[in-house]
Amino acid sequence: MKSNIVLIGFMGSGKSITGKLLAYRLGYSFVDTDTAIEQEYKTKIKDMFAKEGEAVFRQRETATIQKLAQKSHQVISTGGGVATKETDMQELRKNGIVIALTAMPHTILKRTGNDKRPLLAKKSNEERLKTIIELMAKRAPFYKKADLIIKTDDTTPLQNVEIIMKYLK
Ligand code: SKM
Repeated sequence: MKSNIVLIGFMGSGKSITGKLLAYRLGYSFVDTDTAIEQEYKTKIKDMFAKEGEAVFRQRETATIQKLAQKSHQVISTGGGVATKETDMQELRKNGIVIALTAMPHTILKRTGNDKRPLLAKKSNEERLKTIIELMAKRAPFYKKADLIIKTDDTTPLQNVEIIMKYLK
């Protein structure tokens, strides 16, 4: 029986808040890969992107995932790009049920208003929407490989948890 729940999806799809609530409900620990990386390397992701580049961040992300995949009874909220890395996903799937949270580009635009996400930072709304649409088109085929897909445009995080709990029964 697989014992981790792995949440994948675009930035702003609701993985962190849904994941925290789900972990509480299941009595599991909650891990956010972005936060785990920031803690391990004592650097904010936006600074890592700026100083060391995205490739270094992606290597660190893979190393973090390798470690997390060895543990059990966790809800793992993954960074928005993790689903596109086949080997990371293979590791996570060994002991994890994969659930994708999705949302339309306009919903993502509304939910990602702050500056902490380097791929969307320092852009006008129009430019951010264009980036979201382009990135989402590339990533959608990867998100579709999940065991369960939840559209979150009109759901609350608590409703997402209910949908997941029903699926796990
Ligand atoms: O993992 C972070 C980072 O900003 C990259 C990213 C992405 O590629 O969509 C999403 C964030 O969760």
